[in-house]
Amino acid sequence: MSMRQTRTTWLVAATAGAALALAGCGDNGDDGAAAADGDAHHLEAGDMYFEPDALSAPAGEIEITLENVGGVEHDFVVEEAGDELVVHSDPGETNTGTIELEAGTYTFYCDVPGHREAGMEGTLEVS
Ligand SMILES: [Cu+2]
Repeated sequence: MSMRQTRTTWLVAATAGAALALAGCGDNGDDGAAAADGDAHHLEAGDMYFEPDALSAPAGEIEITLENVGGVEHDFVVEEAGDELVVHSDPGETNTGTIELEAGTYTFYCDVPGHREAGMEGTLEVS
């Protein structure tokens, strides 16, 4: 019975510690907070291209922002990740998505019919 009580006390103390740690982070300001979480990339999608069409990122969570400057919808899909759709943008939209990747060489493309064939593909090097 006393063991259970000890464990509960410990959990409460740990939770309070975590809250303090988070508060401490906030006091340091926002600079670098986004970068620490992973790598962020901004791509322009036009009719029919990606700019840039070659990306590199450290392994982990990779953030892709897709700015659609074209006249039709475009997607950012990673072939080796089971054709996972990372982000979709309609014309004039800028949307952001994330994908978790291990080290390797990946191919990304737009899966709107005909777009990949028209040139909407590129490579993503994850190290
Ligand atoms: Cu497209």
